[in-house]
Formats: sequence, structure tokens, C-alpha cells
Amino acid sequence: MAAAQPQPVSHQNARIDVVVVGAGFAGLYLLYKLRGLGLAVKVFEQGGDVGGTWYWNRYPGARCDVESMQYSFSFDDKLQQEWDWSERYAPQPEILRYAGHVADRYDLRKDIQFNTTVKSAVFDERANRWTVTTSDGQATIAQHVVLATGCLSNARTPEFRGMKDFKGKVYHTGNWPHEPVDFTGLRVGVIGTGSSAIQSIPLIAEQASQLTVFQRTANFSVPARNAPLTDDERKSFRDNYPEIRRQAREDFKNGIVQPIPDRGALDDPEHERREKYHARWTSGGLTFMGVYNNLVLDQRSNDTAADFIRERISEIVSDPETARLLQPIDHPVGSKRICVDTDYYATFNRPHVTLVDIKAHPIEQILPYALRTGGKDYEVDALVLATGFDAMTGSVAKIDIRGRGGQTLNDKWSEGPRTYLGLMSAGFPNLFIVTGPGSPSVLSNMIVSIEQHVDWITDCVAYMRDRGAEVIEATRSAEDKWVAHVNEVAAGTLYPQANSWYMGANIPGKPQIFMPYIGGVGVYRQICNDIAAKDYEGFAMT
Ligand code: FAD
Ligand code: N01
Repeated sequence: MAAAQPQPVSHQNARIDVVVVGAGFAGLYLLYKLRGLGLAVKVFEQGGDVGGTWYWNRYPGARCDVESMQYSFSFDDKLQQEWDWSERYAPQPEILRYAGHVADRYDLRKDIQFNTTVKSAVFDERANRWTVTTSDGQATIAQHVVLATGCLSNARTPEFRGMKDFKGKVYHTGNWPHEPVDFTGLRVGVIGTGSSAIQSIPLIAEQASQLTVFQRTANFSVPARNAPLTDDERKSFRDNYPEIRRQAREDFKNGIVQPIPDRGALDDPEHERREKYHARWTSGGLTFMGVYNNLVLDQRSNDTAADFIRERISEIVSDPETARLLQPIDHPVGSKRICVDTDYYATFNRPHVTLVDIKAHPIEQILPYALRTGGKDYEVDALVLATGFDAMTGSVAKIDIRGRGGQTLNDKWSEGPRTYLGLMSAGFPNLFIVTGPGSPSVLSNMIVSIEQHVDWITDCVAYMRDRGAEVIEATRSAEDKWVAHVNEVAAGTLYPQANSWYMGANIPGKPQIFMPYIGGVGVYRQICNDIAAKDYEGFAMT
């Protein structure tokens, strides 16, 4: 069957080698690297500027939870030596400024078309070219397409009965207005208690006259202990960057350099274990999960960490019933991404902050100025939806992608995403994905994973050019083996026990498959490098 052809209004771009979709960190680095090969690259970005995640998520308190000295590009030593991060975890405006600085520094904007959504990409098997159509009605023909569309870029608004009747303002954390939002004097309702909610709730509580938090599932959160970075701290990173970056790429499963003892939680007597948990709780941040090397592998070990956090919650929160509700009981700690907060639990001690359990009593209806649950109406003037994303596949699925024989990627992935290495999907030649399902991606410091994928893709394109190859495609057998491996590794951990967005469980009807690869960034990098060294084993190149 011939591939379906799009109906473009007009053609543009006489010769484009690579179309990149998205101008977050992945898109920016892709443009920089591919341009370095002398290729003609066109980036389409639906937002009005670069930055991706940091362009869209402008809610109060938004900041990274991987320390900024590590959550930053490593590809240019001058860049990492010159950029000054102000805090241990930079706030969103600063990360956005950094993305803008990267774009300006390497003169990237001239090849990025903003406010333009990629609608479809159709592969023409005779010409071996993709036709990419965009929201401005244009079609662009390119040899390669790279989806740098982001894993957490498709904000999800659940359907609540009566939502359209609500008379107040509604905000989604993942698509926050550019102008400041002032909640002073307002009764605010927040739906959700994931990372976005946990970062924003303490700040919304500063302004709101009444804050009601609607919680379906309690989450584990550890204190960030954010603080300004001192010159000495910055210098210590900068002086040691070559080794720190090497370790992040090779030695640490999640691409974050941190002390990880070579022992499991049950190898220590209880009092030592508690001391260690206390030490990490006091130093703050995601590294809490690195106290022991088996917390996501062994249930009993995990229980010790979960119990420790639950104890801290009951210590911080004065009202016993609120403390009980805030204690997660239905998933192992770390099987959903652990949250990192500043004063989250203590916020519930404020007299104007209320926690409502919508697991026991799901939201029944939204009324013009209230939210009804458990037969009771909670009055609100504004609603904040901190309800997350259609993660990992959501933004890809919104593009009508047609590969060989006109098959759509959505059809192929109808029972869950299938990729080889998270980088390509069989039947979709010359279409690459950055941090796609089947790669370490969201389980890692994403900039480490983005740089690794972009380097691999760029090397692959250069290899093809050097050999005069036109087409690269994952083989079905290599893909099948990889998917089986990804599932097998996941099954040996506690991750699949949680109803997480890693599993697609937050989207009604989405197939439930653990999407990222848990093998770790170092192991994964080695696998990718070995495959490239074996002339791209598992890929067909013609
Ligand atoms: P994105 O930044 O999501 O960029 C993708 C871009 O593609 C978006 O701008 C989007 O508009 C565009 N796009 C999508 N579809 C289309 C289309 N069809 N047409 C045109 N454009 C399109 N990761 C960490 O490692 N550490 C952290 O501390 C951390 N903090 C985070 C905090 C928040 C609030 C969120 C939501 C995520 C966080 N992440 C973190 C994950 C974060 O998404 C990545 O670190 C990283 O920013 C992803 O970059 P990206 O370029 O791959 O994707
Ligand atoms: O989204 P989430 P997020 N009715 O999916 C609830 C990164 N990030 O934006 O758990 C009622 O985690 C849902 O409840 P439940 C990070 O990787 C990082 O907060 O499904 N409630 C949950 O409580 C993170 O993991 C930072 O029962 C509904 C919440 O909404 C990822 O982005 C900051 C509902 C969604 O939580 C996503 O985080 C922010 C419904 N119909 C984000 N639907 C950092 O700190 C959903 N919920 C760096």
C-alpha cells in the first residue's frame, strides 16, 4: 500500500536535511550538533520561545530537583565554566534564562520557527523522505525527523463533571500564564499532589485566603534544603567538572553524582540505618533514595525508607488525621518519582489550609464557585490543576506519524510503545526520538540522557553520510528483543507496583507498560556505543 500523502498548502525550505520537533534542551542541543555536521536543520516549536519544560511550567515554586550544577549542559566547557547558577536548585525563570542564553550563545534561534506545531510527518517510501506538515499550513521535506517533543510536555486536564460551569480562573501547572498570577484574598483549590503541586502549594498558601488541596494519592516528599550557591561550591564543581560529568554519564544509574554506599538497607542495624536516613533527610534532595543500593529492588528494604518518611510526616504535621492522609501507603517509596519540597508538609499546619481526601470521596462535580466531593461543597474562586501529563508518549501521539505502508505510529503503539533503544521504532525509517520510551529518560538526570541521545543520533547521521547511506531503520527482531529486555529489567524492581505515569496509569485507557529503561544510564550508554561500534547492529541501513 502506498504511503498516504499529506495535503500541504505550500512547500517551503528548498533543502532540509533534518527536521527537529521541539526547542527544549533536546531540540537546542540537536540543532547545535547537527549544524556542526554542516546539515540544514529546521526546528519547529509550538511555544513562543525556547526552553520547553521551563517555558511552559511557570507555576509558583517551579524549580529543578536535580542540582543545577549537574542539571546543565556539559558539551561546552566554556559554557559550564561561565554560567553562574544562583541556587542549589535554580528556579524556573533562571533555567529559562539559561535556555535562552544557550540559544543566543550558539545563534540557534535563526533556525527555529516558533509558534508552530508539527501536525503530521509522513514517510514517502519512493523518495525516502519525510514530509512534515505544520500548523501554518506549510510542508517541509526532510531526510530525517527527530522528535525532541519532551516526555512531560503534554499537560493533562482530566474531565470533571461541570468543569465548564466553573466561573473562576482555572490554571494548569504545566501551562501556566506568562503574566504573574495573584491569588491574594482568593479561595484556591489545588487538585493533585504530585511534584508540581508539592512545589506550588506552600507558595499559593502564602497568598490565598483559603487553600483546599484535593488529594487522591499521597506522595513521598523529602526536603530540598535549597540554598544560594556559594562561590566555593561553584568553584568546586567547576574545578572538577571533567570527572563529575564522566561519573554522571558512566557510574551512576540515574546520571546524578552522589554518594551511594555499596550496601542494602538491611545490611545495617536499625539505629545506623536511621542515622543514615536522618543524614540524607537533613542534607536534602533526591539523593535520599541513594542511602542504600537496593531501595527500589527489595520491598523490606524499601519499607524502612518509607516508614522513615511517614514518621517525619507525622512529626511535622500537627493534626493527626491530616498527617495520616498525607502518609503514602499504597506504593513503595521511589516507585513514583519522589518529590522534593520546601515546607510542603508544614503548610498543612496553617489554619487556612485544608486537605481533602478524594480517594475516599472522588470529585463529584465542579460547580460555578465550588468543588463537590463526599456530598460536601468546597468553595473556591480559582482552581489549580496540578494533574500532570500524558507522559513519554503524549506529545508524540498528537502528531500524525505515518511510516512504511502508511502505518501510523499510534496504531503501532496501541498496546504500548515499542522501540529499539528508545531511539527508533521499526517501520519508521530515519525517525529518531530523544529520551523516548525504552531509554533511561525520565529515570535520570534528563540533561545527561539528552546529551547522550543527541550525540548518538548525530554520530549515526554522520556515519550514514560518510557511507552514502540514505535510510536507517530499527529491525523488528532487534526491537522485540529490546522491548523484552526493558520489561524484564523493570519486572525485577518495585517500580511496576505503583500506578504511576511511568506506567501510563494516570491516563484512563492508556496501556499500562513500564515505559523507561531501568538498566541505568551507564549500562545503557555502553549498549548504545557497542551497537554503534558494530556498524549499528539491529538497524538496517541502506
Ligand atoms: P521539553 O523541555 O518538554 O521540550 C519539548 C518541546 O517540544 C516543548 O517546548 C514543546 O512545546 C515542543 N513540542 C512538543 N510537541 C510539539 C509539536 N507537535 N510541534 C512543535 N513543538 C512541539 N528533569 C530533570 O532531569 N531534573 C529536573 O529537575 C527536572 N525538573 C522538572 C520540573 C518540571 C516542572 C517538569 C515538568 C519536568 C522536569 N524535568 C526534570 C523533566 C524535563 O522535562 C527535562 O529535564 C527536560 O527539560 C526535557 O527537555 P526536552 O527538550 O526533552 O523536552
Ligand atoms: O504530575 P503527577 P506533576 N482526579 O502526575 C492527580 C516532573 N516534575 O506535574 O496520583 C484527582 O506526578 C494525581 O493523583 P494520582 C517529575 O518528573 C518535577 O506533579 O493519579 N486527582 C497526582 O496527585 C514529576 O513526576 C518537578 O492519584 C488527579 C497529580 O494529579 C512529573 O514532572 C516538579 C486526577 C498529578 O501528579 C509530573 O509531576 C514538577 C483526577 N482525575 C514536575 N488526575 C521537580 O520538582 C490526576 N490527579 C523537579
